[in-house]
Amino acid sequence: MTITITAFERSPDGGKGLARDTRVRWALEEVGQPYEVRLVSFRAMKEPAHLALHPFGQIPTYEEGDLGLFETGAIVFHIAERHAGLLPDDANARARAITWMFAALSTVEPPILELGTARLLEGDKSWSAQRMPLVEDRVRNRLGQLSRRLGDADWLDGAFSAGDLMMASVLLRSRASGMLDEYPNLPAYVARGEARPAYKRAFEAQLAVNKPPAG
Ligand code: GTB
Repeated sequence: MTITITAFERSPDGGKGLARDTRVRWALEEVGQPYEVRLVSFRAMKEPAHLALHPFGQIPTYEEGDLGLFETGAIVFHIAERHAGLLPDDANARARAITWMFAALSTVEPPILELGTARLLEGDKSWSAQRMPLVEDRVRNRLGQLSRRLGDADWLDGAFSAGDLMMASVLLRSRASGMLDEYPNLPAYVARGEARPAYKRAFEAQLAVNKPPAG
């Protein structure tokens, strides 16, 4: 059955691969599933046809036959459950890999997103300079904890899993802040993710859509 995902018609990041369709593309590439992409504009995302699929009017979504999903975590989890390659066979190792997916999305990503909001949308507020160190400390706290747990391992728990896919994707969102480099094993971890052939294919596919016109 054909898998169709949605992605930005034109990503605000201009092809840096930071929009969340890249995570879904990466998962599909890891498990070797072909997929089609329906590109949607910001306006189309808020129209009834898309809202029927995604109640919050966002990308990515996932359609396969009569199944329609939204939320990147749920989509990647679904892909990992249905196809070999992203979750270990051993039940306990599988549960731990799923734990890392949740940790990435609900413990590590929120302060990283908050920092983006604080810098991009609140930088001109009178209270911004006072608040910024607090927001930055929350990011450093999580990155430090993650860095200590990863240590000198290649991946978070044995072999590469959907947990690493999600964690590396989340950390990519923090790279522009410069904070990731304060914990040298974390950029190295992200680089190992980016070096995977499946990631490269996913990245190139989103870049083909978003590449700024030449000249
Ligand atoms: N919790 C949802 C999920 O994980 O799927 C969040 C989905 C989400 O935030 N989607 C964003 C979206 O559709 C795109 S990925 N936004 C449009 C809207 O809400 O109207 C987030 C994103 C956007 C832009 C960049 N960027 O330019 O760097 C990076 C990430």
